[in-house]
Amino acid sequence: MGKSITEKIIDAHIVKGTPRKGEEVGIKIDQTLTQDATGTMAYLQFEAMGVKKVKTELSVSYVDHNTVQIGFENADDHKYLQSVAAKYGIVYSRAGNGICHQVHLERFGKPGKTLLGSDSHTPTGGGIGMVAIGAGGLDVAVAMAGGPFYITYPKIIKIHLTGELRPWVSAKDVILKVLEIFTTKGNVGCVFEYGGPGVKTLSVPERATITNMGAECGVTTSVFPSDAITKEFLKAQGREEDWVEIIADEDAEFDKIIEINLSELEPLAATPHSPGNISKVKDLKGMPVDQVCVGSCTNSSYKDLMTVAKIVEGNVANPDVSFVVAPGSKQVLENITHDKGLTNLLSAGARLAESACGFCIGNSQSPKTQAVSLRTSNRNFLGRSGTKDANVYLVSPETAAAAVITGTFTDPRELEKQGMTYPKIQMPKRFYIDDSMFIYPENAKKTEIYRGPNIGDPPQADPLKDTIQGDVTIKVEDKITTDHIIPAGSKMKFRSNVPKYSEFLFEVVDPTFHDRAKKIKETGKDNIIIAGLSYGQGSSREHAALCPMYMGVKAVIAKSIERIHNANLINFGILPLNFKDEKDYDGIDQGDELEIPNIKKLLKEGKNLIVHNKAKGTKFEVVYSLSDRQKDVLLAGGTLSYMKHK
Ligand code: MIC
Ligand code: SF4
Repeated sequence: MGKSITEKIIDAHIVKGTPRKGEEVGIKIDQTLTQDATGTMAYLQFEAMGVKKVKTELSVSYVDHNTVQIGFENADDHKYLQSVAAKYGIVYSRAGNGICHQVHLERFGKPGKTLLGSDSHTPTGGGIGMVAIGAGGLDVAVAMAGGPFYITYPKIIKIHLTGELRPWVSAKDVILKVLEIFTTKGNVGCVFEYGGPGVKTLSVPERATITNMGAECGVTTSVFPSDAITKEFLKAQGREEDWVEIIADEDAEFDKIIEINLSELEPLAATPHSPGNISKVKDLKGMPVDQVCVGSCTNSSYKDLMTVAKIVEGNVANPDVSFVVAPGSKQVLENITHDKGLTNLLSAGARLAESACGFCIGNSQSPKTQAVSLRTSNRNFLGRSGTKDANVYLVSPETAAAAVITGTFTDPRELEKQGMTYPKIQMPKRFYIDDSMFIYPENAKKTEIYRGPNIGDPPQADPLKDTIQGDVTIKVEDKITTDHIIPAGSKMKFRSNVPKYSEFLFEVVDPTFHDRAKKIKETGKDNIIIAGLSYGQGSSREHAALCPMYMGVKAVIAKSIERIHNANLINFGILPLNFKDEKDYDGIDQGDELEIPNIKKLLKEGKNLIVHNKAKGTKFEVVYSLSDRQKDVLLAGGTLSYMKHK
């Protein structure tokens, strides 16, 4: 039987287990990436492993998230990261060089390789034919130390593309369509593999927009073939030698096949507060818009920015619209400067932001109260923009540009009726390339590891208890994201200071969580979280597990938990459990006292655990899906302790 692209790459990297769907396999990781907001903790953990040099083919440490630098904390973290990179053989991408995913695609991504990144949008690399997966920082640290990365051998869903995008419709509309079909939940353990004749109509950056935002569906990754278009992109990056062809075999089998006819798509938007709430742009027509932000790792490529630049050319942003542009990388900025796109943008009133995450993570450009903000980014979770009552809509660069001109939600196809022709941007045959903002380990100045006062040791988890006994500290609904669990934005500067950062746990949902958890912990009881479907959607931030662990959370009982968060809970010694019968969720209240006895024996025997609700005098069963390795990790008190004792 033939193989899919996903199977070809994964099977070539398996070092533990057998390729059987639904079973855990360990794969070798060729490349890793980290960003500063997750990287500091990842490298602290890597240091704790006592390895002399990274064992990957390539590891890159990017600084792109915390570049606002109000206070000393971020700058201290950057210096720490630079000194670690020099010592351990890691390429350091300095602040200003761009967003990790965009830069990695441009300069390092290689078809057929595996990439593990401590950021959930690492699957951007799937646009160039890699198996690129997002994970918690600790998993990336293990990979840098030469350990395998464990995944459930995935179900592979083929997304068969036919036709060709019509003018004013773009890659963002493709992934918004995919989100409409698959939603943000229920896709754990799957990979989206793109194929069909429509693939050849999409450039690598367009493919990367699509694989980037597959993260919002919760899939393990998304991947495109590596074909002549990929070769052309690599050639334009001066890296033709990195190209290999990877296509699915004719007789490859898939778990599911769906077809999307690109010719039938129209401009779409994700409405507040989930990337899965999809509407047609034409149905939102006329809504006044306060802010338009173009950028983020989803849509900040040369093509995206040149498209916006051409559309707004000769116009000035509507007086009611604040227009922000953040190029994805220094390379993008230099190329749009060279091709006059930057002049158009600035003439149109664009507020040029740094080539960094910026507005996307809410650490700058928070919109006004109750604003309507149109963004080309990938997440519009409640409060993520930094303004809790703002309404963020996720749209294509074309739809964003149309709103800049009109000041209202406008289907960009309307511009054609006003006499504008669609600017079809050609990709440069050769990008202007400047790698001067990378510090390669061979050229790096070796110094002592720099540790500012904000950097503390990573806290350690306790070994698994036989009886978890404590209170339901919080009961939350479906689709609680990691942004709900632990906010980023202005609080992100405390990433290296777990006690301080923990004060903001569940801030947007219930700001009293921290004090309650502290009290419960001080009385010697455990904290327990009860959650609905798809708990822990979104980011890879391990602080969403690490901070609860620090506050004494011992178990999460949910209707379902998303992949990266589930792995992070295990890494930090928190037991992830699922209701056997989802109706039992209704019988629990916040504050109820729960007891889960006999855990070690039942885990060993693979039997369901019983939860006693002492407040209600009831009992219910919970299930878990843990490999033997994961049980051992929990018993040891998390991955760091497990590695030490192995
Ligand atoms: C995000 O987009 O939410 C982030 C910030 O990039 C996170 C990583 C983090 O929290 O540092 C992600 O996507 O993994
Ligand atoms: Fe940065 Fe936003 Fe991309 Fe996260 S989603 S990596 S914050 S640009």
